[in-house]
Amino acid sequence: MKRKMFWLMVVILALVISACGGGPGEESEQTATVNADAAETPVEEEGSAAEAGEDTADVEAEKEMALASQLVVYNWDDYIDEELLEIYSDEFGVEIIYDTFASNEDLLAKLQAGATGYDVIFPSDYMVSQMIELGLLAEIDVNDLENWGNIADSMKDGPFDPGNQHCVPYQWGTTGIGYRAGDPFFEENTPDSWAYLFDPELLEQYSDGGINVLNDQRELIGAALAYLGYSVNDTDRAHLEEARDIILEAKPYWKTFNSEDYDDTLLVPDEVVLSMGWSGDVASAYYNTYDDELEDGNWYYSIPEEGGVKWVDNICIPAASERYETALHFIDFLLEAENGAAITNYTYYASPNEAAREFIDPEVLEDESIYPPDSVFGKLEWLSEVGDAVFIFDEMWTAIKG
Ligand code: SPD
Repeated sequence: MKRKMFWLMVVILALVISACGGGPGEESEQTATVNADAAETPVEEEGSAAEAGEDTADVEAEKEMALASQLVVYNWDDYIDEELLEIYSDEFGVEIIYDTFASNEDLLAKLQAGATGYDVIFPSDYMVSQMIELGLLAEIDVNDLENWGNIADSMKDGPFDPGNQHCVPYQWGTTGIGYRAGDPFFEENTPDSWAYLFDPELLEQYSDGGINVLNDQRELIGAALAYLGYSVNDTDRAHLEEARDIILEAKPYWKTFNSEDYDDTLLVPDEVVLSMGWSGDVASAYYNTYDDELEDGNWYYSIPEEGGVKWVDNICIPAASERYETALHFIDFLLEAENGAAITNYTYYASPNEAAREFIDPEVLEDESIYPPDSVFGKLEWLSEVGDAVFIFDEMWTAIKG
C-alpha cells in the first residue's frame, strides 16, 4: 500500500472509530490507538506466500512466512505472563499489540461499537454464547491446532460452545471472598457466607478497614442471588430486584468497585480488609505477601457456603479479525504445555491444559483455593447466557452504579 494511502486509511479509520464511540474515557482512546496500529498491517499480507503459489518444501517455514506482521490481543488485566508475548514476537516475527479490558460487558460493548482491530480475545463462558449468537466470533476447527490434545477432556465441549467450534479454554477459576489473614475479626470469624458482603449488621463490624467488590454485573448480582438462595442465573424480575435492593443496602459500607487491579492496589498494600474476588487474584495477593519466616501470606480465600460461580475464560478470534491464521497460530502457541504452565504460574488461576501440569509449580497444584476439591466445585454454578433478561441485569446494574 502506498504511504499516502496508508495514512488516509488510518485517518478514516480513526474517524469511524470516534463516530462509533469506543466506551468511556481513556479506554476509547486506547482502542483508537489499538485500531490504528492494527490497521497498519495490510490485509493482503496474510497468506500472501500461499497466494503466490510458491513451492516450499518446509511446511513449517511456509506457515511462518504466511504470518501477519502484527497481532492485536485483547485480554483481562494482568492475565498472562508478558514474557510469553515477547517470546512469540521474537520467535515468529509478529509484533503483539496488547490491550486489556475490565469485564465481559466492556469487551462486548467494544466489539459492538465497531472496534475491528482485535485478533484474539478472552471472553468468559456465558459471554462466548452471547457473542456466538451475535455473530461476533469466527469459527475455528480445533483439528488445526497441533496442541489441542493438551487440553483436558473435561474442559472441552462446554455447553456455551458445543464442539469448541469458536473458542478454546484458557484459564478457569471460582468467585469468592478474599480476607486479610491477620485481621483480629476474621481470626475469630471466617467469612464463609455472602452475608459478609451483604449483611449490614456484619458489615458494621469491619467496613472501616475497607471492603472491595468486583465491578462486574453478572458476578455481583450473581453473588446477591446466591445469598438470597436463588440461582446465579435467575432471570425472574422480582428476584433480581431483591438482589438489587440488598446490594443498594450494603453499598454504603463498600469502599471500592474494582475487578481490574484490586489484588495489587487494594489487597497487597492492605487498603481493604475484605474483597469479593476471583480465586487467582486472591491467590496472587497471598503469594505476593508471603513471608518466608511466617511461612504464610496475608490474604486468604473462602468460597461462601451458599455457593456461587465457577467460570472458564476462553481464547477466541473475533469474526472481524483480518489475521485469522496468525491468531490461530498464536492460540496454538498458548496451548503448548510449557506455555500453559507459564500462564498459570504467573496468574495463579487453574489451567485447563492437562499436559501443562508437569510444569506447574507443585504448591499451585496443591493449593485448594486455586484447584478446589470436588466437594466445593460441585456446589458452584457456571454463569450462563440469560437471553433477553440481559436487559433486566443492565437495568439493575445502572441502578446499582448510579
Ligand atoms: N486478573 C484477571 C482476572 C480474569 C478473571 N476472569 C473472570 C471472569 C469470571 N466471570
